[in-house]
Amino acid sequence: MGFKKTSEIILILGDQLSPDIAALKTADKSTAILLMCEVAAEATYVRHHQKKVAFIFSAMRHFADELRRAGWTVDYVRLDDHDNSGSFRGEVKRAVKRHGTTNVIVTAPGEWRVLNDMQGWPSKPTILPDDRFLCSTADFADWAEGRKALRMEYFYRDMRRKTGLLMNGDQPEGGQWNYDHDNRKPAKGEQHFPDVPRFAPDAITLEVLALVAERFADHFGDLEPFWFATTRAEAHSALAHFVDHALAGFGDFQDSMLLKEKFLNHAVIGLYINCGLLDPLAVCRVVEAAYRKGQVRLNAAEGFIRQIIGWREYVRGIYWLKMPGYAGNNALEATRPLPDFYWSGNTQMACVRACVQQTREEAYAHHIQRLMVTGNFALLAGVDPHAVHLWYLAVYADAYEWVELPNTMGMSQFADGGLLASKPYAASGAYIHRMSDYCKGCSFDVKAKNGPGACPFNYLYWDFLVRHDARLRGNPRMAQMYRTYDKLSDERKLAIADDARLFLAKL
Ligand code: FAD
Ligand code: DLZ
Ligand code: SF4
Repeated sequence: MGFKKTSEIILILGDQLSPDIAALKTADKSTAILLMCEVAAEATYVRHHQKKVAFIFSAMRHFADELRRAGWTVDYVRLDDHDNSGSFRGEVKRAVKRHGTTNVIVTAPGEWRVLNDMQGWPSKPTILPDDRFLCSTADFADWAEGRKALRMEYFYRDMRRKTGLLMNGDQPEGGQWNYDHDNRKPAKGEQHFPDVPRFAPDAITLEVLALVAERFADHFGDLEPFWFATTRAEAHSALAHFVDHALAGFGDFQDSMLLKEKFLNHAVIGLYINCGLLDPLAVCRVVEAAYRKGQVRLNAAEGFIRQIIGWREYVRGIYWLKMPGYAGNNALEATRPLPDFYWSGNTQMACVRACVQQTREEAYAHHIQRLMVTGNFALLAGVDPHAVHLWYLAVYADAYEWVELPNTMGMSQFADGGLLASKPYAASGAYIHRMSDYCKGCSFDVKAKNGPGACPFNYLYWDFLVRHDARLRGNPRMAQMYRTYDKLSDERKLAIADDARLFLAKL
């Protein structure tokens, strides 16, 4: 294909699918060549879920069309193109040769791994800051500077002030910053939950599905049925569907889990925000407007907005503040390999089985399934946090290291020693029983504390506390649990140690 004479190559990565991405803002439509490339290295550095690979390729192809319609010249390299070198580095090298310029411009990648590689490219690309976040990496570093402990809640309040979201002057709407005490109700199945909107694959997506089926059949996950939005318009329609049908119940049932309801009142838009199809601030403004119109209550709107301008921005700040060292953290010195059932779902623990099966089908699980079931089990069993991290990065359609790593290493596995979470998210079966309907279909008895039929989370929880006594006993938020353990009879303590040893030996 012939290209016009160019003065600059603008590289757009698969999670930069926004028309107002920094690298496009100053570019000249009449001369710039936009380079997009499907490369095997990005699909296989961890073996991403088949649905995730298909989603990204299809969204990239649709975005290339969107850019062409807007008058840009796009040089799009498909995975199966002859001579595709298979990596960003190789494709930029080939493009430099093809277009006769070494002037390469790119918006900073989301992942340290890619940035580090880019900085060594012979073309020495100009790397522009990614301004799709509300808090720049420099502003986060300033915020963190000199603080004894970093806590999301204080960061979040600053983000509310900065954006004006749910603010009345300098005061939070309703007089409180956080309405979580109204949230987190268990759902018992009698509530109605809307289904997620499902988008029929168009010709572009069908072609991608065939490619993924051919090239990545050995990756985890079901490729079909494929229903994700792959265009900006569809992603907006998914957001509108959430606001109209699910947002009102978002806070209430945010932490519940039901076997037959994979999505409950969750938005299922993380994958669209993270790849650039939805803008995080615009999403929050739509949610705020729904509250201002009286469509939803404050606890729902506030709870949702906090996830985006609070948690999402906060974990990204931590990631760039602490990388590359953060990925090597292992404060609890956990070394167990990841059990096979994280891939097969083949376990008698009904909760873990349900979450893995759902993950295989949908490349999606909601926050509490990730944190309190698969994450909690890995934490209690002492699984190597790096192996846990690679699993989460591979299996979820919304997973990129900048957001997945702090959630996994920090929040879920306490591998950063408490930088991100003030205490480990460890829980016994009672928590899962309270928040879900998984236990009634389980071969284990959630009420039994010890013995072969007892819920493994019950004794593994105490065993975890015992194993990490030296590190965790002094944590004021754990004091009550240690006091409870101390009061258990010697016989019970022995039974806990025996059951945990037997169970873990069989893993
Ligand atoms: P909802 O529950 O509807 O929440 C709305 C939005 O808030 C999400 O789309 C997301 O943009 C944001 N959000 C909510 N919680 C978080 C959080 N803790 N961190 C960052 N953003 C948040 N989120 C990812 O986007 N990518 C990941 O790879 C990822 N890995 C995770 C791994 C673990 C171990 C845990 C415990 C959480 C992880 N999360 C991750 C956070 C959260 O689980 C997902 O953002 C959420 O489940 C996405 O589904 P949703 O769009 O339906 O979100
Ligand atoms: C995740 C992913 C996949 C599977 N494939 C591609 C690809 O072929 N081309 C591309 O530009 N981006 C892809 N991505 C997203 C990148 O991994 C992501 O842009 C980097 O990790 C930086 O965050
Ligand atoms: Fe999970 Fe235990 Fe309940 Fe079984 S009994 S579903 S293992 S919490």
